Amino acid sequence: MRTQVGIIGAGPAGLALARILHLQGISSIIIESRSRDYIENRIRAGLIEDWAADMLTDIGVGERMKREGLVHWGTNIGINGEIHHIDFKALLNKRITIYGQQEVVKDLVERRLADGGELLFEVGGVSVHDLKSDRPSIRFAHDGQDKVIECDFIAGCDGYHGISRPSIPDGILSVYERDYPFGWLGILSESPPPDDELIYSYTDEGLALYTMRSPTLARLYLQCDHDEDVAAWPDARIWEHLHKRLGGARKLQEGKVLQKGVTAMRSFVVEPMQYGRLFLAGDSAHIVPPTGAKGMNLAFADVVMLSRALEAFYSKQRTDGLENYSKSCLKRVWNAQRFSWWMTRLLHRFPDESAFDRRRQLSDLTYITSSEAAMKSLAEQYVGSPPN
Ligand code: RFL
Ligand code: PHB
Repeated sequence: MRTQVGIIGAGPAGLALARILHLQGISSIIIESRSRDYIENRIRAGLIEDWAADMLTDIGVGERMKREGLVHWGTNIGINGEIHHIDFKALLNKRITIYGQQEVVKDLVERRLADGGELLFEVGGVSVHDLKSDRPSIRFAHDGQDKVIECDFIAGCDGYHGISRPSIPDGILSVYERDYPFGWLGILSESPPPDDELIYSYTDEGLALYTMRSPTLARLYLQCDHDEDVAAWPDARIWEHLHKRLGGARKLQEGKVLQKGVTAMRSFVVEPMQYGRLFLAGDSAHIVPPTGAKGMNLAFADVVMLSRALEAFYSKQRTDGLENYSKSCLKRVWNAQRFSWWMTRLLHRFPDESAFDRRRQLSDLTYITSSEAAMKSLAEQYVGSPPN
């Protein structure tokens, strides 16, 4: 098989990249280790930044998001049950869109197939070769046959557990990481969320986040132990904590729990995000804790940068965009890392915190929900800004 860009992974990064390249007249083949059904039903992110919703519309995959997505012009922060509103519209005239990552994936897969582009599911034994040459290749097995894609460039969009990053030889990458001493227990519930907008609720028991996928489908998270066993959380215990951490200012309706899972919290970055003709994008190069809702948005920003660099290469024979790809992305990546770390530190209880730490945290929360300058700063980082 021969193409211009070989894309490993059909998550938000790989699929959005393929669509943008298609619009630029650049060919690609996507290979994905999971089945179509699996990737279209994997429940993960739900919040799309202001510019990213515009970008999805611009590349022709925003129609269903416009119809079914929920546009929020603000968010809420609870401090021990007292709820404070942050008004994005008044502060910035910007919004965020709530629309499940798996819905974005469905729309992108549908578009890819309509474009007549190649997208191979359930591939195995993926490896990359000749990364330092101008004819790199990807080997894999599909339908019981060994296959090779020869290409000009490889986009490693295969997430944190993919093969792209580990294929870069030892000694090239610097790793920056931090683990947090807690996780998030998340459920999807067939019930309305307690508010039209999100509530990040800081309490003595830890954080709870009340978000949603639709007016009748709540997505609810609880701060839990780092290595929490889901079995220790029967539905009744989850609801008890969700009620308690919401406080009395809103009513929480219970519903049938459709899904339950624990997510570890991690900050992780590799530098550089490229090696020869292999370019890493999205979770394969960086992970943020979900408190800032940045992961999928960062994946989109990476592929926008990569597609610009590839377009300049093919249309003007320019290589500077490709050479500077990592540098251009990392500025934004670190900004998102800083914001996600800050939100995480602000809103969670830490096992080793002192009484002083806790007073300082409460004072931070009071400042952030009362000073207009502080609210504007939070809003600006939360709604995001387009890659420049
Ligand atoms: P993905 O989505 O992990 O996709 C990678 C794809 O590559 C495939 N793959 C391979 N394919 C071929 N060969 C191999 N060897 C392969 N190895 C892996 C995988 O099957 C997969 O299909 O990475 P991508 O595209 O970079 O997208 C990143 C996002 O998925 C991630 O950052 C977000 O989900 C993070 N995240 C959030 N991000 C937001 O922007 N807003 C949010 O509100 C938000 N909330 C969240 C989140 C992540 C969460 N979890 C579960 C980690 C909430 C949670 C709970
Ligand atoms: C979600 O809707 O799943 C969501 C929203 C905001 C976050 C994390 C997750 O910070």
